[in-house]
Amino acid sequence: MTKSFRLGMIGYGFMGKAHSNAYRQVNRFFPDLAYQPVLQAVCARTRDAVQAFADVWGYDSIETDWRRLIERSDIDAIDICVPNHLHQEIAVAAAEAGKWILCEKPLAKTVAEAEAMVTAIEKAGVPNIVWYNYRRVPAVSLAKQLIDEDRIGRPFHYRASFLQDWTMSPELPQGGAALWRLDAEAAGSGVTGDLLAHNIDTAMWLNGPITRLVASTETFVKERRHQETGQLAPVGIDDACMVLVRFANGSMGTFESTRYARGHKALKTFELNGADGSLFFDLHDDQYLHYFEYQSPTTHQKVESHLAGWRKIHVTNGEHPYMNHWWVPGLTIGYEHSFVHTLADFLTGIESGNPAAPTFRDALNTQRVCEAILTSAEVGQWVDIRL
Ligand code: SOE
Repeated sequence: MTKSFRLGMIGYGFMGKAHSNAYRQVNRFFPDLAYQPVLQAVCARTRDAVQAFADVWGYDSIETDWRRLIERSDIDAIDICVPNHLHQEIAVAAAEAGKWILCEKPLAKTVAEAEAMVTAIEKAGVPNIVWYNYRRVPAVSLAKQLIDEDRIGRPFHYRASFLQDWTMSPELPQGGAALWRLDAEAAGSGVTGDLLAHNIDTAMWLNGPITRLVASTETFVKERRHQETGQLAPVGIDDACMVLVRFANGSMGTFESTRYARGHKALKTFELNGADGSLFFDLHDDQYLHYFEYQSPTTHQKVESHLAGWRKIHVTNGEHPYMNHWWVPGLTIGYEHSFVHTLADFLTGIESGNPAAPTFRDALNTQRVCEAILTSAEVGQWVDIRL
């Protein structure tokens, strides 16, 4: 029998839509789940706007104060989709109220905030997850499967990028609705927390912990008008970030993220090179995983030289991760499905008692790496990381 849980969502921007769509779709495409969300309430400051959102997505009620939402006894789970500076206070209050918590990435603005959130969550013992959605793009999940099947062998190199170009105009204001990602007070950092954090989450999932790094960041536009005050103000975020890392498994990594790569909208890539094979993924071509097999993990036979080459695997077969829940082989899915998969795994984890990752504790490790990047860029030195 399906058990209902009553959801209270806080925030209704881009991520509010992506998450709401997941709550609406999850039981339709994962009919065996034990839990089913009820869209009980959505909360944001502007009454008319939040009511309009509730009408579109079918939320039963609205709130304009998140504290009131958390106090409600008819709410079982809280989804945090607001700017980063509000995550800690909301998550701690929700944990103390015994709610399940689903939090948009990055977990927090700083490691100190993230630690306080993990302490509160673990003390309360409530189910929790952070929406690092790209792990659950089927091609990325297939990469994890191939690594776990030992097809890559000893890893040597990991390289990843996340390139955008939407903030290049110096006329673009910072702060306020839709542009809080440019305001250090609200976001904590720029591309490091917003884009690179995705790459760090994926990298540590695929290739294990990062132990040391050295980074350089740049803010190309130094002053921008603040959308709320109208005043010209210094820009506190990093516009671009380059990082060299060492992984605990001995491999080396490079990471780049920027919002100044003219022509690129969301070019999220990674490549892993090992002794027995390599993997490459590109979000602009997200139904494919590229795989080079040098030798078989079971027979240790080398692929014959005249047959060796990169395979472009179309990740749409029923045997591929998550794909048996969607269409027939050859038909593709996209960005929004990665959120449906995250939610399905979260609910399966509650049912099985084996929590789905990344939990708040996992995301704290990503936060530690991001903070080490900013520290290294500031001091101009290698920084050790204790995860
Ligand atoms: C920024 O433009 C952004 O929307 C991030 O905030 C998301 O996390 C990323 O998935 C896409 O880019």
